[in-house]
Amino acid sequence: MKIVSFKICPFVQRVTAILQAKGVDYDIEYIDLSNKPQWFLDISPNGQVPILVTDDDSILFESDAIVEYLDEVAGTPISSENPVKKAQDRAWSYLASKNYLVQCSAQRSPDAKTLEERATKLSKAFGKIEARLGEGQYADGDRIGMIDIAWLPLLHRASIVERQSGYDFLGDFPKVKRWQQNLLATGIPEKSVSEDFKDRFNAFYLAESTYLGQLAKDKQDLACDGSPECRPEDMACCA
Ligand SMILES: N[C@@H](CCC(=O)N[C@@H](CS)C(=O)NCC(=O)O)C(=O)O
Repeated sequence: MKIVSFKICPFVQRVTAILQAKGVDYDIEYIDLSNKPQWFLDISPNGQVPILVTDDDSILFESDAIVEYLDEVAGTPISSENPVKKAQDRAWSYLASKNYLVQCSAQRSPDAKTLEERATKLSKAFGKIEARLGEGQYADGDRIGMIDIAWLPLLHRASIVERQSGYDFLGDFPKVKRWQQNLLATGIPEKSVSEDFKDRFNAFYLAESTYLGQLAKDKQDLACDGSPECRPEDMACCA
């Protein structure tokens, strides 16, 4: 099977995350969304990624539909067999995907006030899932399920933002924070993106034109002062 992707798209990451969680092989083809190739426009009804091309050349679009299909056909299903639980999990997953673009727009905020406003919107979703989480490692105990896969792009991106800029979208949500750390520890977030993901992400969201980019620069300058926070990997900026 082949996934048609754009490198920093969270909807694609949800799809690659389920494939990584299940240990299923796939091909991936990246396209430039600002210059969509004709073959892509011919197969993508909305002109959007992700697209999944199955082994028998069927075309699937919309990440919700793709992850549900993949859960059925690839490896062992991780969805609940109970129809009520399955519908509830779908609703909690929808709360995540509905906020992917909210997070993208928060990350692109040009100043502190805009970031504050946009992050407040995102915090409403994190607050709801905080109240839903129990004591297990993941959303439903100690096995990864569909809710984990849906929230993974938000949590992975929040961790990159925090590490680079010091700004934490999850600061007020201790259970979500612990969940984020548990998901990161599986290695799935890292494996579900391309090798140059962080560079691409930084170039778009932590650029000089964004407030988070300015925070990241200040943090890096501080690290280069020889302060106790200075780590070897930060020293590149001192050259
Ligand atoms: N509802 C879609 C949303 C996908 C989406 O927004 N993809 C973005 C990239 S992250 C895209 O392809 N944008 C190009 C466009 O809308 O023209 C899904 O869940 O798959």
